[in-house]
Amino acid sequence: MAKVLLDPITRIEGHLSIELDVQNGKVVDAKSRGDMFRGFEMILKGRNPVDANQITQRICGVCPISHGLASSKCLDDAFGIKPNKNGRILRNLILAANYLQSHILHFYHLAALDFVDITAILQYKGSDAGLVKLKEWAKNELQVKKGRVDAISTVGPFLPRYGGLDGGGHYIKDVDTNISAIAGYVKALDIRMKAHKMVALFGGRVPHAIGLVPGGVTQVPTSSNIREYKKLLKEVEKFVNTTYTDHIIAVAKTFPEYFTLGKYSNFLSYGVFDKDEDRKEYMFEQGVVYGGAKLEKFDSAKIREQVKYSRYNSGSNLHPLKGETNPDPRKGGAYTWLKAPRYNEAPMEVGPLARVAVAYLSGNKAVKNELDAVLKIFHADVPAAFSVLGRHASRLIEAKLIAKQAYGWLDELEKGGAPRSTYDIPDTGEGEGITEAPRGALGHWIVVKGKKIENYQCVVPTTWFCGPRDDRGVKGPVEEALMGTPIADNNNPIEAARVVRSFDPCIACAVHVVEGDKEIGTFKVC
Ligand code: NFE
Ligand code: MG
Repeated sequence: MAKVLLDPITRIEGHLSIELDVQNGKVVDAKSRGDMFRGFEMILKGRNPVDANQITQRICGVCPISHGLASSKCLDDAFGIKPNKNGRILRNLILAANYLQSHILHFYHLAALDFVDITAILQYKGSDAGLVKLKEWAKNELQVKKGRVDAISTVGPFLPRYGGLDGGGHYIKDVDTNISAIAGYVKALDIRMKAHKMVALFGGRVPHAIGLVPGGVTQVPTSSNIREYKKLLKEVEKFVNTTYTDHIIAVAKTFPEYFTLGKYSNFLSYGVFDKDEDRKEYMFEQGVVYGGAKLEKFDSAKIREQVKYSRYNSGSNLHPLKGETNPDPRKGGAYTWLKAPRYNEAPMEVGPLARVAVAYLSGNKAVKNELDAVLKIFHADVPAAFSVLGRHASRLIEAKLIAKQAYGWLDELEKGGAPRSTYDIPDTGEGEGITEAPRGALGHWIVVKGKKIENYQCVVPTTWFCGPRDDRGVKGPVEEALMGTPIADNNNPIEAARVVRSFDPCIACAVHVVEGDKEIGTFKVC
């Protein structure tokens, strides 16, 4: 049996390592280790509750909008208020733009390079400025000798890579497809900037929006900011419906075996894009799916965080309202800084695939049409979607539907109307703010005492899917999804990397303690 380490796993947010046991070319055991400590919950204690809105956005630069929203909803609940209609819709529009940005980021800038051959840029003959620049980069880094590519130097971000410079047969072979996807990579940078501008129009700025507050947002919708949002939306939507769609299909056609890899079938969604001010109906439904088929109603009282294998000496199996954050870096048997969240004792995948699965089984027609259309191309059935390729396709499906729906929200805004309801901070209270970040179910919980934060707990998407074994020894979703993954070459475990990246992990949630005995790298400072 061989130990295979993916450490650090690159092209994700933050610091994750994956430890595999490989036997006869297959993964027989897996451990997911979050190597850094967050600790935001400790920073929040004793502060003004409204500070949570800004402080929790600093958990991450990719999904600050979701943290701002979860915290706003948490404070709405603790203060006993609801957003007004403009506030609800503006929150949806800000979140929609962040989802579009995040899903495009994940595919092009994080995951696609597991499939696309970047060295194909050397064959580019066109005049697109971005690609010409990239070709220059490649020429300076690579040298082609009789059909073989050699490195002159291997500076990031594209090299080194699994399979070495000739790719080891791991990447798309068709030059035109590769060039088109590389062009998509460059174009996606511009499209993401436009999506960021859409957030800033109503949220004030990016990444850490200042406009998200209890009761709604601070920006009044006007003809001018609505028109500007719509103009940018059209450009982003066009990219999603053409370029992004083409490249997801190209990857799935070249690597159809990934419909059978990275399988998981327990799904949880808190529901997102509120259709009313009472948290009752969502564009993507709330629900829980067991075994890929059994849909149940969600009840937040069934959430627990377990810590037997996590570096905390807190009480285990606590509901987040009673949650504790007591770091214990040297705890015996623990192998990660992530806790193990469980719903009704079960591990749950969260994220785009979970939302699509819950929506599909809830009878959401738009989601059903989109997923059925993708599956038809590949003559695949619904369980095939519970896979690596299903996760990539689910992000595309969401991006398409969100872009389409955003026009409707713009039309529903009351121009010049108040964008929020007002609030008073109560002396005591408890609140729950649950929403869906691009990467999945996100919850914030607060206890207010003497108008100050007595306790604040966040349970984030990556904790759900990258968390460790629970108190009963049951693996977390990423660990389980890795089981049985074929590894053709233990020195190039690209198959496992593709499985892990399909979840889109983000461990970057506030770094305070780094393990001192671990060498991260050697750097020469000139
Ligand atoms: Ni830091 Fe995040 C999202 C949240 S993931 S990216 O999406 O919340 O754990
Ligand atoms: Mg937490």
